Formats: sequence, structure tokens, C-alpha cells
Amino acid sequence: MPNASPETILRHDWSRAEVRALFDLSFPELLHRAASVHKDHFDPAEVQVSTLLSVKTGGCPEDCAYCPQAQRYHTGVDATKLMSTEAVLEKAKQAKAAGASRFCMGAAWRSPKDRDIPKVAAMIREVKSLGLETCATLGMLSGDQARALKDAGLDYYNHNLDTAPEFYNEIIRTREFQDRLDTLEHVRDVGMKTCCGGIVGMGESREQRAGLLQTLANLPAHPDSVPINRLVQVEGTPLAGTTELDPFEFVRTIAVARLMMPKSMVRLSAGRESMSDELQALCFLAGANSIFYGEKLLTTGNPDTERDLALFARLGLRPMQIVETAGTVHASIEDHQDHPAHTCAA
Ligand code: SAM
Ligand code: DTB
Ligand code: SF4
Repeated sequence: MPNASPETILRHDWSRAEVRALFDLSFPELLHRAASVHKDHFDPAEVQVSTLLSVKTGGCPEDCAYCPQAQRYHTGVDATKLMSTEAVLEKAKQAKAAGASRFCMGAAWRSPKDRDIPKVAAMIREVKSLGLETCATLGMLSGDQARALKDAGLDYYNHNLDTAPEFYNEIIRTREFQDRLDTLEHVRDVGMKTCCGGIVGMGESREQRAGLLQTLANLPAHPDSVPINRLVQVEGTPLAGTTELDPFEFVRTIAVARLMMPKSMVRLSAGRESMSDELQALCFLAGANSIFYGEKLLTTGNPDTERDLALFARLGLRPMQIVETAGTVHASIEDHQDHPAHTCAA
């Protein structure tokens, strides 16, 4: 049963000073608090296993300074066309057989063209028919596009804020922070679940990491999933060569996200390949309860599945199962949203 500690109340009015105060706690105090709140809402031995597939790679017109798929940077990523539905379905079957419960399709687009939507909708329908939770990340969406994806059966839409509002222009110039908030609103308005987080290790300050989490938690509904990515530095991108973030600071970011968004899935996202098992264990202790599983993220590496299985065994972790009821697919854990429009029918 949830305890009545202040951290377990879903808040949307965090001040920057309050978030900073959490970051500034001693590391043991912060981890104790985060682990306790995590256990109030989830089984800490369960970790959601998602698989990611790049359904359209590279050639992107945007200028996101971290991204190997931006056409303007010379990163060696070749642009591809949108995959066929059959090829996506085959990958989804493999992911399910390997134990994934969620399948996320990513496209290197600024936003989908209207003519792309029926093709992506067909992929969503097929993947969902396998009993997998579906997620897509396709860039900015209009309200009508969000509605069409929802109607196709999309469970989650991923669209990250990436960083604090005041650091955003250092990283991306080709679209505004407000554009991201608008897309998230369209997604919420049609009743889809939101997957929204950011990247740390881009040269931002602790204050700016606090600013990212403050903005996420103060959205009208906490994102259902909060991916916390550690920058994967790719040669050719402007952020290659950025000073590495202290790993304990990364763990702190996970812990503060868990405290501020206690019912959300917090995903230990990009950057795991270069993390030790011990660092990942600290992240799980701090409240991370979701990972990407499979040897590749979109274009960069992820730990081998054997290594992840061995890590799960060493730590006594279990993949979270999904349950299917009357055409609805949802995680077999307590439903984790504070917003009726996002609640799965049980
Ligand atoms: N093009 C769409 C968009 O930007 O919304 C969807 C795909 S995009 C690659 C999805 C997210 O991946 C980005 O918002 C960013 O948070 C993350 N990402 C991209 N490159 C990364 C990197 N090098 N390291 C960590 N995260 C990265
Ligand atoms: C998210 O927050 N991280 C994932 C997923 N959502 C789409 C993407 C990470 C991409 C890392 C760089 C790459 O592999 O290209
Ligand atoms: Fe394009 Fe998305 Fe990469 Fe930005 S993050 S360059 S929008 S693929």
C-alpha cells in the first residue's frame, strides 16, 4: 500500500528550488527515498522490456545536436525508406519471442507527412495484433495525425522534451520547445499515453537537469513513461567530445524522476551499452523500471541480449508481463496514470 509520504502524491506544481533540493540530497538519502517510493507503486523486481525498431532511418532535416540521424552531420548513417509492414511485423514477432512486451517504432522525421500515416497505421495494427504494447516516435504530430494513430491502436506516443527550456536552444534550432509541448497536447487530447523524457550528459548543468524534470512533472498529466537517455556520443555530431556526465549524477536524475513522477515507468534508455552492471543496478535501485532490450537502439548499440539476461539473473529481476483483455493490451501491474483518458480498460 502506498504510504502517505509527500513524495507519493502526484504533483504538477514543482518549483525549481524544490527539484534542486532533491538533487542536492546526499546520495544515500536520495536513493533511499526513491527506492521507497518505487516500492510503493511497483514491484521493484519487475522491469519492463521494450524493443525499439527504426522503421525509417537517417536523412532527417532537423539539427538536433546529439543525433546521428540528422542529415547535416556526417555520421556515416545511411538514409533508408520507410520499411514495409511485413518487415516490421517480422521484427515484432522476433521481439515478442525474445520476451519483449512493448514494441516501439521510430522514424527519423521532423513530422510524418499525411501520406505516411496510413502506412504507419498498418504497422501499428499488425504489431498490436501480436499482443504487444505499441509505441511510436515519429516527430511532431498534428491533432488529426494523433487521432489516426490512436484509431489504429497505438498505445503510446514518444516525444521527448530532451532538455530544460532554457538549454533547449543550445541543442535544437529547427523547432521550438513549444512545438514539443503542442505535440504532447495533441497526443493527450486523443487519449493516447505519452512517453516523454530527455537526454542528460549534453553539457547541461544540474540546474538544467532539474529544469527538464520540473517541466516533465508539471505537464497536465505525468508522462506514462519517462525515458532518461544518457547521451550516446556519435562522431560527426556537434556533441561528440562533450565532457562525460558523472555516473552518480545520472543515477540522481533517475531517482529524482522517480520521486517526482512516482507512478510513471522510468526508462533507463539510451547509453546502457557503456554502463557497468553496477551502474545499471544503481539505476534500478533509484527507480528505473524499464529498458530497451535488443542489440540496437535506432542506429547505435545496446547491450547484447545475453548480457541483459545475465544481468537480470544476477539481480533477480523479472521482465514485466503483459495481459490481454478484450482487445486491450496493458501491463500486468497497477495501471500507472493519474489521468482518466489514459487509463486502460481492465
Ligand atoms: N525524429 C523523432 C523525434 O526526434 O521526435 C523521433 C526519433 S528521435 C531519434 C527520438 C529521441 O531519441 C530523441 O528525442 C532523443 O531524445 C533520443 N536520442 C537521439 N539521439 C540520441 C543520442 N545520441 N543519445 C541519446 N538519446 C538520443
Ligand atoms: C528515447 O527516449 N530513446 C530512444 C527512443 N526514445 C526512441 C532512442 C534512443 C536513440 C539513441 C541513438 C540512436 O540509436 O540513434
Ligand atoms: Fe531528426 Fe529526431 Fe534525430 Fe532530431 S532527434 S535529428 S528530429 S531523427
